[in-house]
Order: sequence, then structure tokens, then C-alpha cells
Amino acid sequence: MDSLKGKTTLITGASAGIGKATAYAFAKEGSNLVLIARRIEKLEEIKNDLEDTYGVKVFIDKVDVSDFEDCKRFFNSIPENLKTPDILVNNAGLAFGMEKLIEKPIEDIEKMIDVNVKGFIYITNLFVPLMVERGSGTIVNVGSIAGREVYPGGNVYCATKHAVKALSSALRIELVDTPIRVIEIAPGLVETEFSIVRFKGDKEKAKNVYKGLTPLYPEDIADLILYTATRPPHVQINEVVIMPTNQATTTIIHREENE
Ligand code: 8X3
Repeated sequence: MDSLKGKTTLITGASAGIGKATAYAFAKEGSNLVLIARRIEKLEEIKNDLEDTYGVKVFIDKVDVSDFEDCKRFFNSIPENLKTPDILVNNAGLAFGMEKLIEKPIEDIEKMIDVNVKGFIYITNLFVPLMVERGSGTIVNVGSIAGREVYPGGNVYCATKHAVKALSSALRIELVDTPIRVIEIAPGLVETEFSIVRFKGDKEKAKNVYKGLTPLYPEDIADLILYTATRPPHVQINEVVIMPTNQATTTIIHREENE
């Protein structure tokens, strides 16, 4: 494994779920961190815990990735020694609702596109030029199996994750003559706050998403991100699709009754 000691990892959407688990996995391997999310109190707790436990440097900021001005302000505020990420984990993303496209509230449509697509582009366009200039770096984009399939009610969310796949491929093409590698991780069901957000706080509906099967956990994805990002520099793992064992597609899921 390529050592992460003294490296810098920038993670978006780092206050919970896959982003938080990835922060822990990388800190454990000695990586310094730049963590952003909208919930700064959560980031403060994570920063204190990681600095105490692993002795790494952690810079946090309250950033809305869907707001380019806010992304630029954040970019300009990072201390010089942590500014150029060795690993950029574009993780921030969300889904709203399962309504048909023609019934979906416009503000939900815009938020998904703004965070999942525009936010991903904003952060990438600010930081990747620094990686290119330095001549090293790894970009890990958190996509989804919703970027491989479309399922009933998935419409806009699926479109945004198809966009993450397309943009990851575009970056890989455009960076082919550089040492920068582009990895896309496409998970199936992972138990996080994702479903609680999707169902706007309805915990019962959210719980049903994972009912009767053992889902993936954020740590499983963090483990994969760590693995793919620490291969020797000549190895680029372009894409990985990862699902719970009892999931085959977005809609073919085996659920045990009474579980
Ligand atoms: C999350 C997976 O199937 O809920 O990205 O869209 S799914």
C-alpha cells in the first residue's frame, strides 16, 4: 500500500456517512485532512477526535458545494501546506423523493443537480489544477449504481449520478497525459443518512429501504476508497461497482422476512 503519512486528503460531505468514515480511514493511515460540509458542529467533533486519536492535522470549513462563491472563499482560506490535495474525495451528494419526474418539486430537482453535479464540478475545477501543477494526485468520485441504471422514481437522482460517471470518464480522458488518476466508486445500498434525507426525515420510510437485508455500511465504502487510492502510482482503478451481497441491481434485492 502506498503510504498516506503526511499526505493531504480533501473530502466533501465529510460530516456523516461515507465522507466521515473515509475521514477516519485516511486519518488512521496518517493522512492530514481538509473536511467540508454544511454542518460545522459535526465537523468540529470529527476534527477534535481525529487530531486527538491519530495526531493528524485537520482543517474544516462550513461550505455549501453548490455555491461557487462559497467554494472559492473556502479555496482561498485553506492554509498553504494543506491546499493541494494528494487525494480529492468528491463525496457530497443527496437525493430527494421518489416522485415521478413530472410531479417532482422544482426545488428538489435543482438541489440534486446543484449539489451532485455542479458542486462536484466546482470543487474539481478549483483543486485539480493544483494537482496537475504539482504532478501528482488521485481523484475519487462517489457515484452510485443509480449512475448505471434508472429505477422508478430515481429520474433526476439517477441523471445526476450518470453525470458523475460521465464527468469521471471525461476527466480520465483529459488527464491521461498526467500522473493524476480518476477513480469512480459506484455503491448500491449503503446505510447512511441518505435515505432519511431522501424521505425528508421520515425515519420509517428510510428504515424500509434497508429492511430484511444487511446493507453496506459507510466503513465498507471508506475501505474501498482507501484501497483504490493507495495502489502504486501506475495503477488506476477506473470504476468499482459495490453492492450488498443480497442486492443484484437497483431493484432486484433479496429481503428476508421478519428481519
Ligand atoms: C444510492 C443507491 O439505489 O438508492 O446511490 O439509488 S440507490
